[in-house]
Amino acid sequence: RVRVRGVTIHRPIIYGNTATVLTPAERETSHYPDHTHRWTVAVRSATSAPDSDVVGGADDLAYFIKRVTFKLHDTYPNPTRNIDKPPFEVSETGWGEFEIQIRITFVAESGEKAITLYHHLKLHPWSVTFPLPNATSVPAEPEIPSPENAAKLGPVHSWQYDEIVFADPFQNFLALLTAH
Ligand code: SLL
Repeated sequence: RVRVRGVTIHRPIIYGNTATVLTPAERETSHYPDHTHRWTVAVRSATSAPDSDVVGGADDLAYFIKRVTFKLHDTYPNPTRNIDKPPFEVSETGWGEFEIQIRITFVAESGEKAITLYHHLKLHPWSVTFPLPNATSVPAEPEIPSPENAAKLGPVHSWQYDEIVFADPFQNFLALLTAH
């Protein structure tokens, strides 16, 4: 196999999470009454199709990503979640924020080593920077809003842009990447 020296090729991604507060009805019917949020952590493409406004397509990573492993907090059953096809995401409910290890494994023909990213699962909105319109005072310290106020603020989004960089790729892998 031949490496193409001097070539680097980038693939833009976003990774992170969304979270919403469980409704009182959802909490009542849950097997886990202490869970307060539903969340999804994901790795998505940051390349939008030319004819689309949608960024974060789920399907357009599988041609070079074989597996994404999300390592959750040990309080979760089977905390190591292997996702072998798009969408590369895990949805769960829970009560706490924690760091998620995201390991991306590339297709075998790439000859590339897996990479590891870290994402702090974010459940709580920043109530300091987004005070409610009818708040009587802005808290001096970052505070976790009450579930009622958090629900009013809507879903929390915490995403990061990054680029996967392949340097001196194998010729066949470069061909695969540029064909997409
Ligand atoms: C904290 N250091 O104390 C963090 C840990 C863990 C969150 C947060 C458990 C869900 C389950 C869950 O939400 N763990 O029991 O399945 O805030």
